[in-house]
Amino acid sequence: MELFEDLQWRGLIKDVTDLQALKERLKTPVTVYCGFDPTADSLHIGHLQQLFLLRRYYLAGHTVIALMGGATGMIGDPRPTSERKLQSLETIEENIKGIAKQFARLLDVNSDRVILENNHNWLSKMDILSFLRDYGKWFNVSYMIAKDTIASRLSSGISFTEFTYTILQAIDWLTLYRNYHCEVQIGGSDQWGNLTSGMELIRKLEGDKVKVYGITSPLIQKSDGTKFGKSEGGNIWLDPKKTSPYEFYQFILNVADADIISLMKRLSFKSREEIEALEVSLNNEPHKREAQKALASELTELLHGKEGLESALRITGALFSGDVMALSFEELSLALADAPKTTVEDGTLLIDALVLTKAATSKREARELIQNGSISVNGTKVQDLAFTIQKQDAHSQKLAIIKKGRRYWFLLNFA
Ligand code: 629
Repeated sequence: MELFEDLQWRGLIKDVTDLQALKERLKTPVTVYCGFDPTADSLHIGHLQQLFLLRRYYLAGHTVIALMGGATGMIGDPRPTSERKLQSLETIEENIKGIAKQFARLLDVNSDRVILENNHNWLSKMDILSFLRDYGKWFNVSYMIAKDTIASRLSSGISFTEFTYTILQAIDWLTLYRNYHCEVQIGGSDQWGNLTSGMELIRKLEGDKVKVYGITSPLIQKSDGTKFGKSEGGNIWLDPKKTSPYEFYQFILNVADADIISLMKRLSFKSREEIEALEVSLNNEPHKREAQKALASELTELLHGKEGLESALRITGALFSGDVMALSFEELSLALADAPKTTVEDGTLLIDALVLTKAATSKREARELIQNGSISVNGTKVQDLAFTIQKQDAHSQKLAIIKKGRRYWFLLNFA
């Protein structure tokens, strides 16, 4: 299947400045770019779709530019809601380092068809009078304030700094057009205004015969209307120190049946046939969660390598079988990061420990739970009412692990 049809089938195309012409243009190699502002020291799952889009263009034989917004990150693309706080230069430096590592992991940076750029290289060299005379003159304020991103801020207020952002992004595209003959810019649907600013500037300065294309993809949405990419703990980051491979794996594994196929189309590199087969499995045997497992494995491995995926599967498996003693202390801490932790004395009666951890509301309930076989300690079922919690039997002699029923976990520290 041709790239454009494939992108359409995957739901990766929202708006195109000239759809028919772009479809034609993509039949021969072209240069495509997408920009990322260093607003945090890691990209998050919301950025993955664009990074993977760059990868798709690359795999189809095109040249791609991942642009670091070293300068635009100092200004801030206006959010629809409120003004951003300026970040310190040191923070931006740190953020760039983190994100550059992720570009290197997900794009084939050794290829001559993958270009890494940073708009600080040109925007920091521009003086204010050139900015106003060479570029500002081409932007009509009446027209700018009609664009969605700025219009939505007019009543709440927008600084002149953020107001100029779209001009900077337009200068970027012009620069990339001149230096790399970059004819295509991609972005999420929130970038439409910036894409059209650039296209218009290029047309004005390079002449009507020059043709460039802006193309947006829909932001990922969940069927229940809540925001994609947030877990209870916040964003799902690509940096394993911020979101462990296990947590990342679980996040995808828990995607609702109603959302998993559309998510897979957008984020997986599996073929249409493979995805359709998983859709059949989802419809016929949803309890198997084959689609969720397939996407979780694919993405975890892409982001965190074989070891990352193995660790995620080991933790998932141990929690399922109850064999938590087989995990390393680090894995255990990740696996049970959300389990309540209580400090007890060495030798505490299990019955008392169940009450202390609030696994049981009374000693009577604790006794019942033990007797009916609902309780295990350190991976072994316990039905002895006289059982005591021993530090020497705990994981790494530090953490005793209580499991109630199939799903509830409690950790015990020793005083
Ligand atoms: C200079 C900066 C450019 C071109 C783009 C940019 C960044 C752009 C932006 N993008 C978002 C970001 O940086 O703010 N002005 O976090 C983000 N993007 C990926 C997708 C997006 C977008 O990196 O385009 O839509 C998220 O899905 O919000 O010359």
